[in-house]
Amino acid sequence: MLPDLFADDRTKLALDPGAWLLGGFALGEASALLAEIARTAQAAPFRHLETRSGGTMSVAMTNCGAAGWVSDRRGYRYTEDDPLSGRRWPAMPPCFRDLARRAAETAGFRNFEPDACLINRYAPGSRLSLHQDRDEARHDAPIVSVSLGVPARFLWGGRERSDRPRRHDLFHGDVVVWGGPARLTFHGIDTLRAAHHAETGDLRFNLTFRRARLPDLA
Ligand SMILES: O=C(O)CCC(=O)C(=O)O
Ligand SMILES: [Mn+2]
Repeated sequence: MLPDLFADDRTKLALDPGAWLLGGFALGEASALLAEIARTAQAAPFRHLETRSGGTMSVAMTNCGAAGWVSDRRGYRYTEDDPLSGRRWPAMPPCFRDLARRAAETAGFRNFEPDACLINRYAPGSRLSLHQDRDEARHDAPIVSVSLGVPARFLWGGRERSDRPRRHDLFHGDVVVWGGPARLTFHGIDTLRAAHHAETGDLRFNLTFRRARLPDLA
């Protein structure tokens, strides 16, 4: 029997119904994305958010877009203003929105209109434990998640926290899109291992695009 030549094709790998790993999808624009991350962080610096239980997240975060995701002793939510400065979050760069829309479309989700981009920065030892993205007003839009810099191990679970996660390595320029039946899948990032990337040193960045608020009823 012939081997299945496409079994491990990372250019469009189905993780589950409604969930795709688009290997290298953002590679050609990765440098431009990193430059926009640096610009965003000048206006809204990376910070380690507090959790509801009083801990500190190991991943440093900032946001751009009309809404930004924050966590503190009151819990998780989206805000229009950066709590550090009291000013609006920096605008979402057009190249961010454009990439998110193309990736969503490639995964079968048309007309994705992200209004929030959470920017995560992982140093060696940082991790993001299994969670669902569920602080958005509705869950009918997909999540688009872009990996930049050193590789990470993505944990892709199920609908229950207790579902045993599968592991997928994510590299510079990879994009994961999940929506529809996969929208509330538990996921996370394993403890980041020390590594070097020519453009980010020992860091990994992640852009997570979401539709956080209700679409305008115009
Ligand atoms: O860093 C990643 O690849 C995942 C980030 C994530 O799941 C989140 O920010 O909600
Ligand atoms: Mn998430």
